[in-house]
Amino acid sequence: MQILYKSDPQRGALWQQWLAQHAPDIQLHLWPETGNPHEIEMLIAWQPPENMMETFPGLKALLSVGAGADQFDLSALPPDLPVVRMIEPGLTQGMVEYVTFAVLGLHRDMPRYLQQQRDARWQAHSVRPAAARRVGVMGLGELGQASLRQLVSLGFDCAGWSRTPREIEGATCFHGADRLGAFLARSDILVCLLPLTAETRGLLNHDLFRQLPAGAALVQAGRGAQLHHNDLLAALDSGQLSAAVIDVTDPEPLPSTHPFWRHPAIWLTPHIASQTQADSAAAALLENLRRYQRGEPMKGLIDRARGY
Ligand code: NDP
Ligand code: OXD
Repeated sequence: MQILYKSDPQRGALWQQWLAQHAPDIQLHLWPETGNPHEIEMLIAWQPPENMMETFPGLKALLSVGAGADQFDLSALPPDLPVVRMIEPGLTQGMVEYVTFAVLGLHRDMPRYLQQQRDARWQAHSVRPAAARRVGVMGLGELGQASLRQLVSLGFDCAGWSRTPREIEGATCFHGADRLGAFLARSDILVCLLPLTAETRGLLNHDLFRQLPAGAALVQAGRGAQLHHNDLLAALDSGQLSAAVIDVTDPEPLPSTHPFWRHPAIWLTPHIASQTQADSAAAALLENLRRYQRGEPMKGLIDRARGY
C-alpha cells in the first residue's frame, strides 16, 4: 500500500523508518515526494495539498495528524471520503498532563501567588481541599474522559458534559444543551476539551460565563474559535471569572498587542497542551491501516454530519 505524509518532516522520517521495519508492505512517501500519485491510497496531513482529489484520484481516506479534523474544509471534500482523526496514547497522556497542571495551578491559586511574588508580597490564603473544588470538563471523548479520570483520582468533585450520555466512575455526567446550565452552575474550574463544530463555535462567551459560580476559572484547550476574547476579558475584569489558562486562540498566534499576553489573570500557552507523539502514534497509525486493509472501520472516523 502506498501512503503519503505531509506534515512535520522529522516525524515523517521517523514514521517512514518505523513502517519500513514493522510493515514493509506499506510505503510511506514524504511530501513533496509522492511516488506515482495514482497509487496513493491514504493521505496523512494537517493541511492537505490543493487539488487533492485531482492529484490523487485513488485516495481512499484522509487522515489527520492531530486529534482534531476541524482544520480540514470538510465541505470541500467528497462526501464519501472517510476522514480520520488521530487517537493515540501519547497525545492523550499529554492532554491529561496539561489539564492536571492547569487545574492544580488554578486550584492552588497560582495566578494570585505569582502576582504576589511580582509585588514582593508574602501573604497566605486559606487552602481549600480538592474535594471542595468542583471541576467540570466539557467534552467527554478520548481526551476529556482521560483527563476527568485523572482529576477524579486527585480527589476533585468532578463532573462532565457531552452531547450524548456518558458514564465516568466518580464523576457526575451531564449531556445535551438542556443540561449545560446545571453543569456550569457546579463548575468552579471549567475545562473545555470540545471539538470545534457549528455548535461549539463561540460557546465560551458572556452567556456561558454568567452561568458559572462567581470567581470560577477557565481552562481552554479545545479550539480557539470557541472562545469569545472580549467576553473573557470582561468576565475577568468584573470578577465573574478569577483566572484563565488558555492554550488555543483564534488567530494563532495572537498579535503582540493582544491583551491576553499581559493579562495578570491569564496564563497563555502556544497550543502545546498536547501533541501527537511520533513513536506511540506510529503504532496507532499502523493499527488503523491494518483495520482498513481488513475492511474494518478505522478508529477516529469523523462523522461528517456531526462535524467531529
Ligand atoms: P472526541 O471526538 O473523542 O470527543 C469530543 C467530545 O465532545 C465528545 O464527548 C462529544 O460528545 C463532545 N461534544 C461534541 N460536540 C458537543 C456539543 N455540541 N455539546 C456537548 N458535547 C459535545 O475528541 P477528543 O477528546 O479526541 O478531542 C477533543 C478536542 O480537543 C479536539 O477536537 C481538539 O479540538 C482539542 N485538542 C486540543 C489540543 C491542544 O493541544 N490544545 C490537542 C488535541 C486536541 P459525545 O461523547 O456525546 O460524542
Ligand atoms: C491536535 C492539536 O488536534 O494539536 O492534535 O490540537
